[in-house]
Amino acid sequence: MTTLTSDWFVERLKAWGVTRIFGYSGDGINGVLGALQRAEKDGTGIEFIQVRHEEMAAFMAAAHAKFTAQLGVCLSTGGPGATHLVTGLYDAKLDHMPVLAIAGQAEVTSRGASYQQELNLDRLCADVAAFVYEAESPAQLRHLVDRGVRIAIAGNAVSVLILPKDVQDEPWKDPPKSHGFTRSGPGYSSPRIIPRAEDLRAAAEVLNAGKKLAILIGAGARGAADEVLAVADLLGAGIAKALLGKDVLPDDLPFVTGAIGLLGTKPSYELMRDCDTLLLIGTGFPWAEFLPKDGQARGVQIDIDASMLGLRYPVEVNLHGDAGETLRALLPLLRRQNDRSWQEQIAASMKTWWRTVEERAMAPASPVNPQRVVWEMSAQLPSNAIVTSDSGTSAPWYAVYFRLRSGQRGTLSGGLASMGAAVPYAIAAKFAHPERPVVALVGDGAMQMNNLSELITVQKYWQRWKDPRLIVCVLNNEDLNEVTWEQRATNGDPRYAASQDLPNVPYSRFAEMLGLKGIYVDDPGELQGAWASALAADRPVVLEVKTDPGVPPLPPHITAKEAGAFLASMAKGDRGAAHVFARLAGEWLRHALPGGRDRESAREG
Ligand SMILES: Cc1ncc(C[n+]2csc(CCOP(=O)(O)OP(=O)(O)O)c2C)c(N)n1
Ligand SMILES: [Mg+2]
Repeated sequence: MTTLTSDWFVERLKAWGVTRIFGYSGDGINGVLGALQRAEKDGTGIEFIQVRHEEMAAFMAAAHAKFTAQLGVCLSTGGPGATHLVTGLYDAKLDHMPVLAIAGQAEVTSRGASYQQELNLDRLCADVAAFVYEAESPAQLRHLVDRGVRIAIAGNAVSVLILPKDVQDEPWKDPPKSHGFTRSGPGYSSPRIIPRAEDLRAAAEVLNAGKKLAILIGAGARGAADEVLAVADLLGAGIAKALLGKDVLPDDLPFVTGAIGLLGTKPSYELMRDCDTLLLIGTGFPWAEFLPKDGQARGVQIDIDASMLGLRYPVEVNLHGDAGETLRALLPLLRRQNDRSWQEQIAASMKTWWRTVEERAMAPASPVNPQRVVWEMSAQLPSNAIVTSDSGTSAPWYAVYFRLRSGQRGTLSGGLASMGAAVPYAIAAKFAHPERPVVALVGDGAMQMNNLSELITVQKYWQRWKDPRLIVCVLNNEDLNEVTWEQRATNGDPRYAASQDLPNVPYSRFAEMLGLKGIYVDDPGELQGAWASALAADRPVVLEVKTDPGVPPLPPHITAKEAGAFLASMAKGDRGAAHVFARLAGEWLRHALPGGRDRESAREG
């Protein structure tokens, strides 16, 4: 039997270690689908996971990379399939995940003829991809796949291979050893990247001189948890976590202050406000206003990606290196800080903070307080659970009310903060770790956008998973709530009903129609039992909770400007805002208005 170019292509993906592709079919990519099918017959194939929408395939590829630290692969036809991929590919790019996208294309013979589904996909993907090429002849494919995969893995980046239909179907011939051809090979080993000794000494000098060290970690600190803790212990530091670094360290360590930024904790805010030294490790945390003021703190940054160095805070020493390797080399140069008062102060404020979190979670709401939904989840979650969150208010609840324990994992669409990622992420997590329970926290808007249809993918595949538990927890507040708060607190506008109202959809009943389990809760007293039965279910569950859109995702520190904007939205007739304001008057006013406890924040406004 003749080997077609697509057969060779599939073999080469296998040689690169690809075991799973998330995708959707179309005639533009039928050659590759045929080859995948033929490879499967040998019993050594690549698993093909069919999604509902190509964007979901790209989200899943990004999540696969997050959960396995391996290349994620997604596939689409040309034209509309490829354009659908793009948002998910940007998600991978912004969170620095290695992803290979394989897209079909009209025949080479018709390119430039305004042919059906013929788009210039290389131009479409020019921004999102670190490497994008369209193969015009089979001889190119060998180096395109080898180069594309290597660039994606080595650079934690997106590569896109565009395969015209006729190229896929041509008989395969190895590129000859002659002029005009190149003969590439697969394989890649990642290097040890460690800064020079003199730079480590300079960093140690800065860190040893400080009395109040704040450490901020991101996803780049994954794999360096022990070293981060050793530094914090030696120097008596507090550790804040950017959202993508939430699962690098558990939340129950006394000097871990947790989330930072708009959806962060008060102790993280204070850690940055009061520190004299800052150590940034593997983080691109974007909101520089939550970092110390210029000149307040001396700083050191460690990142494996030089383009992220010195980007958010002008540190004195920029160390280009792997987090674990660099910290291991740095540790022997650090001197133990004997004055432990800074770390003790942080631990004390964390104790108070956890009480505040519990009080906020258990405060009554109408009907259910969404913070309590996540707080009760946190208490019952098995120690090997994986949690994904969507964008919306589920993200601040995930950041603060999910008290992540050692062994648990969690992630979301961080850099892109795209709606619609939680369920595809959860599905990819189940394929990557079929023995672990997975929870997706999702708003009703994100559910309606696309997560609802991905439940069909869950229905299709759940019986393949060793542990069938996948819980999609829907916060049904009939509102695009996160943006409603932004309209009020950032813009000073009343809630715009035309853009914010969502239809009430019976999510749990939809799950039951699909043969999954549906649980509906509109009474906070039932939450505990609902989580228990979701976690005991013999199949995936949609746990739909009717939540109060009047519970605001409070920033750790409210400026007078924000309080003013909020008052303005009330004055313009936002009845919802007035209702909330009554609930929050104590909390907000105490912190925000002149004469209140926090005068500095009032001046900032
Ligand atoms: C694809 C996309 N579109 C729009 C937004 C802007 N956005 C961020 S959160 C949000 C509201 C989400 O509403 P919902 O899913 O119901 O969650 P809630 O905030 O109500 O909990 C919107 C519209 C986005 N982040 N991504
Ligand atoms: Mg909502």
